[in-house]
Amino acid sequence: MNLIFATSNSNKLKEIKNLLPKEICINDLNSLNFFEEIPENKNSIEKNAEFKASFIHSKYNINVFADDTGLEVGVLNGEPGVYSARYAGEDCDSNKNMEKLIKKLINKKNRKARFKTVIALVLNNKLHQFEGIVNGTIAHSKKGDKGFGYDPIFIPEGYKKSFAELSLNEKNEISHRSIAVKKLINFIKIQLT
Ligand code: ITT
Repeated sequence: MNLIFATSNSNKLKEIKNLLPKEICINDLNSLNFFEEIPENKNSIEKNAEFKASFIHSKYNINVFADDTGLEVGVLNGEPGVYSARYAGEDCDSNKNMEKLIKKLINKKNRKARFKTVIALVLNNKLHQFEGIVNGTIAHSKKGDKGFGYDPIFIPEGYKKSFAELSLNEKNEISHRSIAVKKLINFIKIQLT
């Protein structure tokens, strides 16, 4: 089956490609000559994922999925959550986002957090959603240079290393995104039988 992955994040594409069986072939938005940013202004991760997939589906009428992800910190009432990409402002980068979060958690004993991914799939004009969550804690400083986004400050439960200190395969064994992708794969396999 051929699917478009509606993302402009090449790291997500790399992670997901690494998980897919050979029956599922994905292409990114470049293959459609689509180079814009899809707006992400909804108030939940679920709605953003749905909007991204539906936006591309309504433009090209093809089977497509999108991933929306947020980092939710309990003691900050779920912040940055749906605002994870622009936590430190509209023109910020991952370093500024991480610095802001580290500052907000200074002196906080409870550093529990979770990554949540929602994948929205539009297949044959119908919407389906798949969720993946990984629990962990926020480190006091950045560690590691692999991965992307908030990976250097997220320590998954049961580990001493941050996501950015794990290899792509190690992250994929436990990550929020891989949990959601595995549900997507199982669903597609059922459609193919
Ligand atoms: P899309 O084109 O797919 O929307 P994006 O980078 O805008 O890509 P999101 O809105 O889903 O992706 O991500 C929100 C923020 O969370 C953004 O700052 C990402 O860098 C970060 N993020 C997403 N997945 C992550 C992961 O697996 N590890 C660390 N940070 C992640």
